[in-house]
Amino acid sequence: MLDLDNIQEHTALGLTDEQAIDMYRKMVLARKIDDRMWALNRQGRVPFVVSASGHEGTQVGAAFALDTSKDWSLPYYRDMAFVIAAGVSPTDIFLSLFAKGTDPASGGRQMPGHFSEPDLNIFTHGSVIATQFPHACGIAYTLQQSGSDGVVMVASGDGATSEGDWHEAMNFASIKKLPVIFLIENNLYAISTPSAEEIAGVISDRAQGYNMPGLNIDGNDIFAVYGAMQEAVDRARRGEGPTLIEANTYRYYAHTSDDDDKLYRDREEVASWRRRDPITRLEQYLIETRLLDERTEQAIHDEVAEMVARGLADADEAPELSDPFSHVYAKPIEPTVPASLEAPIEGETINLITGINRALHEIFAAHQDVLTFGQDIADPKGGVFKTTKGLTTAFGAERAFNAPLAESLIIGMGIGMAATGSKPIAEIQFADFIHPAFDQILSEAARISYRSAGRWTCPLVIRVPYGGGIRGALYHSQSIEAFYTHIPGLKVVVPSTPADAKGLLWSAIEDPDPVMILEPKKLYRLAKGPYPVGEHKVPIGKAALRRQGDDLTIIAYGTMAHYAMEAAEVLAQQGISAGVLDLRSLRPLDWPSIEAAVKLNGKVLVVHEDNKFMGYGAEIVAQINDKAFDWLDAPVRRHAGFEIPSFPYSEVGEAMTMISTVGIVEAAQELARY
Ligand SMILES: Cc1ncc(C[n+]2csc(CCOP(=O)(O)OP(=O)(O)O)c2C)c(N)n1
Repeated sequence: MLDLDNIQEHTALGLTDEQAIDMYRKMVLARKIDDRMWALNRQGRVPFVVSASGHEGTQVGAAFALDTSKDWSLPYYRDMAFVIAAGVSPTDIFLSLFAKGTDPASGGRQMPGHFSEPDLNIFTHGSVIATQFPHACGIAYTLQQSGSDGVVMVASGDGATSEGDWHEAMNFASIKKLPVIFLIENNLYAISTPSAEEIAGVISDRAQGYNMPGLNIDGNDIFAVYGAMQEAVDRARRGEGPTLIEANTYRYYAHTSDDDDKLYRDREEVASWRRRDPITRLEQYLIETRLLDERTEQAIHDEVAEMVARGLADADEAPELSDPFSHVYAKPIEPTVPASLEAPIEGETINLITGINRALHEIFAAHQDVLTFGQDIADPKGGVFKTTKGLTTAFGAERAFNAPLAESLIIGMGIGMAATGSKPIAEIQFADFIHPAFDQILSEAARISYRSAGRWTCPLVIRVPYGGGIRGALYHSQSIEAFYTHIPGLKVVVPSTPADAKGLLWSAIEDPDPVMILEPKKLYRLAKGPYPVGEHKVPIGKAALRRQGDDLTIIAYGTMAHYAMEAAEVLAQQGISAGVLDLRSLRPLDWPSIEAAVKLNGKVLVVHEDNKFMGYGAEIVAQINDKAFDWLDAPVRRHAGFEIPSFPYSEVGEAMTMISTVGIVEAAQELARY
């Protein structure tokens, strides 16, 4: 017996007869596409399928409550019925299934089920569970600030609610009253793990802890879903903030084509859920309300069959992916001209920290869409190092605000803001605490362009104070460049002078790619230099030749570039002519400037404070060996940190373990003697 008790009248929900029938059409279409995908998998034509069957009531009901002209959505891999109802075509689904070059979601780069369609405000997502939640907050923040009444729906399965990103996003969305609808499709399992081992209590009850409404609904009742969504959407449009909806549903097939659900679900359980099928329920309702007769039903099924067949045929004929190397960066940078000796810069002499603060003020004034957030960055404190001092006062709390203690959220929401036309500057308080955000940087920010075949970009700037020499001990001294320069899609720069701090920040904010700016804490007060007035840009990918030497060149960056200049001065007094190449940009690397340095004197000393093993210097040595070996008069030397986790707190201990000017002088003397 079908239980129709809970089905509400569609008219009471404001749905027309046509809309109710269209809901049915979309559900059937999604189901038939799903069936065809599994058939293709069984025929060996596609290696992987992830399936929406069983979830159609939740997904189509949710899509019908949104207006894709102004609302945004972040579906997850199981949401094929959602995207179909939102306007993605069957052809597009099959293009992605076949990983074709014209797949609009990713150009054949991502597995099927990784939806993205800028034209429908469907934001790209990766495979990492729950990373989409902070993105939703960032998108919602832009919508809120722009005065739009658009809302954001972000979806996941029940298992995803165990991830920190979900909790961080729930918290932040509620703090800022963001127009977000958190839709959790609870199908009782996270792959094979049953709810009892995954979820403490009831997911929707958690809403209370985050001070937002939590609705618990029958996800197989499309009108219940639509009604709950409508309530949440209205609330969000009115500016009253987020809502959590837990829709209880079931997936009919295995987690994916790589899973065997017979190992963990008995067939009777599956059969009992199939008896509550959301499509059959709506069909029954439409028949009882005389909106669907046999002829109309047949016509819909014929129409759907035709759409599926045509979509499949079109996708089958589409060209293969031909350019797997493109779109790593929205703006690839290939330096071609070596740096010449730096010309003197005009300007008032100030320290690095003042330079960064002034540059931020100037950039905020020049670019209305720039905003910044991080821990304690707002006035009156203005950041633990005072780099953001005065921004809140001058430009408002909407453009410079404190973020919760949640690094993954900070980067993740920056990604969402960047996707919606803002120019976010995310500040991480200390490099040592960036690691919770590694995933958002590696798996999300750096891949947005590539994984969407250039249809999305991620112009996010990440400012990170880093490095030792300030008695910050093990957790306020780390160098992190070796981790982050390894990531294709990310740009990494390191200023060592006030002028470069301004110039690199200005270039970063105008760059369409994510740029990490590592700010050497030791230099915040130590490095003093001229600060150029007005718009000043230092091209990303361009090293600075600070000093030319006949005997050898020291290649360094950050605090070590500063020390290298001191060392070169000492060496000059000893009759050793040492040049200093301050890389400034670690990725992209200014190879022409390195090559020119090698050719000039045949001896290179690479210096960094990070530990040597697998450190950034290894890449420079390797590239010189590969491309300029014939010009060398001595092996390239590395003078780099010891193999200890970071610097000890003890003053003596720090002095013993951190690279110093004296140490650089000694290493250079040895190389000069070679
Ligand atoms: C961070 C992360 N950990 C593990 C995985 C592997 N994985 C993919 S789907 C999944 C289960 C997700 O379950 P749920 O959120 O309930 O969604 P459902 O698939 O049931 O719809 C897991 C563990 C992953 N993709 N990302």
